[in-house]
Order: sequence, then structure tokens, then C-alpha cells
Amino acid sequence: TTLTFGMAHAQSPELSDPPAIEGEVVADHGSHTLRMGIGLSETSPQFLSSQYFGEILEQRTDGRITVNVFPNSQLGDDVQMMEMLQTGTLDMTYPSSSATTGYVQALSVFDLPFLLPSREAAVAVMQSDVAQGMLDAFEGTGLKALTFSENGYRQLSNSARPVESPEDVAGLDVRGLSVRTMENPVHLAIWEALGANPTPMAFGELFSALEQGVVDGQENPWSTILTSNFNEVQDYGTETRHVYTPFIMMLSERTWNRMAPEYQELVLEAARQSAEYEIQLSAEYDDWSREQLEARGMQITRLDDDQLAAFQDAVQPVYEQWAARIGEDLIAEIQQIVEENSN
Ligand code: KDG
Repeated sequence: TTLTFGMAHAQSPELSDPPAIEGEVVADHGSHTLRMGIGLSETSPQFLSSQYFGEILEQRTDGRITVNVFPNSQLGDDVQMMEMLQTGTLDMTYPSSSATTGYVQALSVFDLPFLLPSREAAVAVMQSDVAQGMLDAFEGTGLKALTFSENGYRQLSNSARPVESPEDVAGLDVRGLSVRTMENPVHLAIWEALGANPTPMAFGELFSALEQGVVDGQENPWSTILTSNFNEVQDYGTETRHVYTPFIMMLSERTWNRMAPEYQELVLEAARQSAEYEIQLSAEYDDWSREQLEARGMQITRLDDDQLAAFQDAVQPVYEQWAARIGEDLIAEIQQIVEENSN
């Protein structure tokens, strides 16, 4: 299915058009058809910006490079698709950074709770030299990491009860919420610290797990909760913003090595342009999605400063458990960038 950008705009007039594609058509270095698998749906900023990535390449190569984007985890989950990139059976994927920490441990820094207080700070971190170093560190894994973009601020949803405090997660006279997490040990630690019963699971299995009550809840940005229709099976949301996760757009190193240098350069440029568009679209989707979810009947709790502080206090043990392993210096470096980009 190919969706046009016009359809996205039919959802909301506030969403930006993709920027005009500029630049010359590059020389003919042969043809490539790139297959890209993603976890999210056809209405997500991730999909729309991936389509835009394909349009840039198509236009700048006179149709010699085309990109086919397969949404909804239909080719596999983040971990499986990265393995397919390594063996060369898939060209591209676009995982959460949290799914990639087995390859580059430093990326775990993004999984630390409440580390990136604003989108401005998060974007500055993603554009920093230290973050570029993390992308470069994929060298030799079989994965060519192209660019960061925004998955976004993660929020809790569940089908059991309104959540305003860690106690509501843990349950006092009722059982603790079972919460699906990504397959990432820091995320597990966060939900353990909050008293939940965390269950790591692939994204593609999540909707039916929620529907069947295998888990009570999950955590993802409002845009994902909306564009994956989780609100159909989740009555309650809480604006926890507990983690900001990036996406990483990546190519199979085998595919990369088959490309002419001029094509490689173009792919990198298109990836960065589409990431910029994705970050913008994702930011626009964030509040808009929350409003849409409320309009569709989801009961969303916004936390005041004291309530938020209770969540922040409860997850402090995660820093004690993980700071040394992730690297105190790295964390300090990220905090420094945050400081420089906060007002
Ligand atoms: O394509 C990205 C998705 O597969 C996944 O990373 C989304 O945040 C996500 C999750 O919760 O698994």
C-alpha cells in the first residue's frame, strides 16, 4: 500500500508538508531497489518520512534507486530485521535505539529515565559528536547506521486503572500492572523500580497481547499509541514522559558496500533530510495525538510537578544499577549537552 502525503494531511491541517526536494540528479551508477522494514504503521511519522526518504532518492537518481517500505512489523521485529540486515536478506530497517544496545552498548544512555527533559535538548544530543560516535561504532557489525531521528517521549497506557503515582503502577491491594517493555534491560529495570511486572515483547505482538489481556499496559509515544490503534484496547493513559527514545535508520553493510560512493553520499544526505522531517512531524504529532486519543475516549492523566517527582524518585535505583555500566563520563557528557540546550 502506498499512501500519499495528502492522506496524512487529511488527518490534520497542522502537519507539515515534506520539504521540497532539491539538488541535481546524480550520475548513473546502476539501479538499486531497497526494501525497508519498520515496526510502525502507515500513518506514523516514521512511515511518512521513510516514504519521503524514498522520494528523495528516486528523484535524485531519476528513478534508479527506489525504496519499498514495509510497515507494521510485517517483515519481523527490530531485532529480527537487524539480523536480516547482517545476513543481507533485507536492506534497511529503522529500530528504536533501545533495540540496538546489544551492538553498541553506549546507546543505552538514551534508555536512562528522565535524562532528556526537552525535545530541544534531545535533538541537540542526537546531533552531537558523541552521538555520531555511537553511529560510527556500528562499523563491523554488518549494520551501517545512517542517522538518528525521533521515536519520542514514551507514555504509559493500560486497561486496568487510571495511574497517577508509582503506587498505582505497583498496586496496593490489587496486583501490579503487567507492562510490555521493549527488549532492553534498562527499560525492564525502570518498570521493576516502579513496581510493575514488566514483560519484554516484540512490538508486532503487542496489539493482540493488549487485546487478549496478556499484559495490562505498554509504553510508547502518543503518536504510536494513536497510529497503532492501541486506544481501542487501552482505556487509560498517563503522561509520564519517562524516556525519550531515538530511532536509528540503518542499511545492511552488504547493500552499502555494493553502492557507488556517490550513491552512498546521496543515501546519507537523504537519510538526514528525512530524519529532519521525521523529527518535525513527530513533534507535531505528539500533542495532536494526545488530543485525538482523548477525543476517542481515552482517559489521559497529566501529572503535576509533585506527581512527576514521585515517578522520578522511584526510578533513581536505575541510575545506581546502570550508570557504571553505561559510563559515568558518557552520562555526564550528555547531561552537559542538556544543560547547554536548556533555558
Ligand atoms: O520501527 C520501530 C518499531 O519497531 C519499534 O521500535 C517501536 O518503540 C517501539 C517499540 O515499543 O517497540
